[in-house]
Amino acid sequence: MKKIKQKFEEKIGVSRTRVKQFVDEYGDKIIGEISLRQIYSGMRGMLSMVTETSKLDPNEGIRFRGYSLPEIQDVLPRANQSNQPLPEGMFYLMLIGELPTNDDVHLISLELEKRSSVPDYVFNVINNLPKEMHPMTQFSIAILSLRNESKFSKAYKQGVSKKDYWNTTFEDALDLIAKLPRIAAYIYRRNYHNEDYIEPLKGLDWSANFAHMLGFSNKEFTELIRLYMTIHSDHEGGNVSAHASHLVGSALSDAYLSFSAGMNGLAGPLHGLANQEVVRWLLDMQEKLGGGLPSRDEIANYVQESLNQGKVIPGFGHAVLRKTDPRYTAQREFALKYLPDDELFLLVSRVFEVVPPILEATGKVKNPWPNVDAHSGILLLKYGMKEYDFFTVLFGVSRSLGIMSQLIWSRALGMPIERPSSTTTDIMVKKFSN
Ligand code: HAX
Repeated sequence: MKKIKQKFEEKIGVSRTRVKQFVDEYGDKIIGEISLRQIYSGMRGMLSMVTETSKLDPNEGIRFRGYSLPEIQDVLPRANQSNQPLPEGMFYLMLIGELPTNDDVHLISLELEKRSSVPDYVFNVINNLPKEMHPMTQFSIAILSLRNESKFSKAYKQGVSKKDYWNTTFEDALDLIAKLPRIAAYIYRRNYHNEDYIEPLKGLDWSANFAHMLGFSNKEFTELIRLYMTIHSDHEGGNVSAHASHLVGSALSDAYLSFSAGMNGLAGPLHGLANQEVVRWLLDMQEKLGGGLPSRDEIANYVQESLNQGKVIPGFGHAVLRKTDPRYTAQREFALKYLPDDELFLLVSRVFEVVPPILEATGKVKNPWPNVDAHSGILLLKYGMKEYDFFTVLFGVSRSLGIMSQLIWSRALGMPIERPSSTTTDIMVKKFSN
């Protein structure tokens, strides 16, 4: 890992100088205007922060350091006999800004394995939570308790210099990424498998060990976890989980505090929890329509009914995207390869045909197309993971790769505390309606 840390350190010097010179020269350039409507509508489209790891294009979808998702699936190293990239490579790419070699990825896998043990007090904290507490709440609490291990917080207390903040943040980030699969698997086995915990194995990649600790030995499931961990890892900086982590981190809160904050945002139904809501919605629909594969007309009526009741259709729409999410397409390709005849896959495909025109006809939905969450749940169900209120935890484990790379870069570039300004409606009315 020393090699990768050194490589990162070399990048810091160059990047700090580049950013400083760039801001010195162009700092007064105007990059956009803000309308009154934007401040009342969730700051949509307001360019207001820098995130080095990835950029979301409304039509093309996410690009990680310039690489689209289909490109990523081609160029990142894979495990032996695997068709999926290793998410460790995604972490390297987001952090270093260059494609990793097989050796680089192997080094990260080894390092994560080395750091993966979780202190007993974290398991004790989880053991004291009611099992009916939502797994995302348990996950966030466990991450907060792990904060006791923070190397950054200890260094800060000892008066570490600002220019070295990145160093212990780098250590915290790797520790956190390494330990999350064990924590997530512990919550899963405790809640749904009679506390029958599975110890990690030596010599597996990060995702394979995660699949193993969850209790799944099917090779296709391991492939699915590799795909899942890769595609959910980052979505630029403005989404709720990344933004919440970034905001909290900007107060020099350590990696654990920042990431736990992000997970609380991911646990909302309009963000990551949508993956569980999609499954619930699909299974409810199937049950109410008498089981089996409903017809297009039946689905259309059901969707219309949901809309009439003032509900959103989970898995559709996006605040930035204006086309089908390439993360949806990547999962669809996986399903076409491994489970083309699965009834729930056929249902998801039919919903994909029926829902967009109905949402479009409302005249208000800006993006009627499916997002990442429309597909992920049914793939997990297929391999026997039926406890869908756990699915957002999987999303959270993956998101650590992006959010932690972002945090390390924020420290390296010395990003300041975030403090935008707000106003009141009275002030705005006075200003514009006279
Ligand atoms: N079903 C019904 N109505 C929808 C809708 C959907 N899937 N998507 C948007 N709308 C509605 C909005 O609720 C809003 O209605 P009002 O004007 O009555 O408030 C209107 O259409 C305009 O919204 P928008 O501008 O198109 O969308 P937003 O940027 O405000 O919101 C959301 C984006 C993703 C939150 C939204 O599309 C939604 O609620 N989708 C369903 C939940 C979902 O799938 N969330 C996951 C998103 C991806 C993600 O973050 N994954 O983690």
